[in-house]
Amino acid sequence: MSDFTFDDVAVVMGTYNEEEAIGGVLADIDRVTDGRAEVVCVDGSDDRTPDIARGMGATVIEQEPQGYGVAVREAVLTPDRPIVVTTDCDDTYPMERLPDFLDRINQGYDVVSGDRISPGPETMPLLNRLGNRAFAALASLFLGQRFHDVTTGMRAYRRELLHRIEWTENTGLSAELLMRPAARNYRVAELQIEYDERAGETKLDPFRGGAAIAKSICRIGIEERFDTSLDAVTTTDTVERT
Ligand SMILES: Nc1nc2c(ncn2[C@@H]2O[C@H](COP(=O)(O)OP(=O)(O)OP(=O)(O)O)[C@@H](O)[C@H]2O)c(=O)[nH]1
Ligand SMILES: [Mg+2]
Repeated sequence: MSDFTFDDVAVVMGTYNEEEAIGGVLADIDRVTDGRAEVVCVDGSDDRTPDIARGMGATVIEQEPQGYGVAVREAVLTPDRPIVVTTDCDDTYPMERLPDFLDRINQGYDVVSGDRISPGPETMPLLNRLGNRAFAALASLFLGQRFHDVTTGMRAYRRELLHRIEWTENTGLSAELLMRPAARNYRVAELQIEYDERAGETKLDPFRGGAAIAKSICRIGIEERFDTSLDAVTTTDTVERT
């Protein structure tokens, strides 16, 4: 089969009052993909974010703000294109690395996950850095496979797996989007990426959000290890692939 190009890619994101950042993020996507990637924003803003996004050619789906995962689940399930890339809309993730994510997919990976932690991101607040390292260690223990960053917002996925797995988490959705495919033997690769300082206000309370993520990781880890009804999926996927 021939390689995927940016004509096969949708870049999706939740957007919540990101008027300071969205113009730059969408301009970067446009420049790097030569205007070929589709862009989908699931938006809960009461500022100018959706107008800016529409003006720049993005598809905007309006949704009451209900948290990160509710928005991002809708965002990843919307596109018809075979490759779906997630990002945050706060100008922290390097859109110029989109070609590297696509290259890894074309090498045969099902999920390519941006690892912000291994390069030692100076721009990430210390508390977030420590928390994210702890989340990665905890998830790795459950999965029996070492991951360095399970809470990253920038990943590429084959669309098919996004529709095959049931997603249940909100604040913990980013960890779930890595853990369930990894536990079910999909091919998951990490790719080291740079991480920038956030433009605009954070939408996450670090303590409440952190506790919710830790709980999600434990719940998903236990479910994927011990729920035998999920094992059937693993077997089918493995058989289909070989
Ligand atoms: N539609 C929608 N988008 C949301 C909601 N909560 C967060 N987002 C978006 O989801 C993305 C991630 O939120 P952030 O505030 O950046 O969370 P974070 O990356 O964990 O925290 P920072 O370190 O502050 O960047 C951003 O693009 C937000 O605009 C929500 O309730 N609804
Ligand atoms: Mg962010």
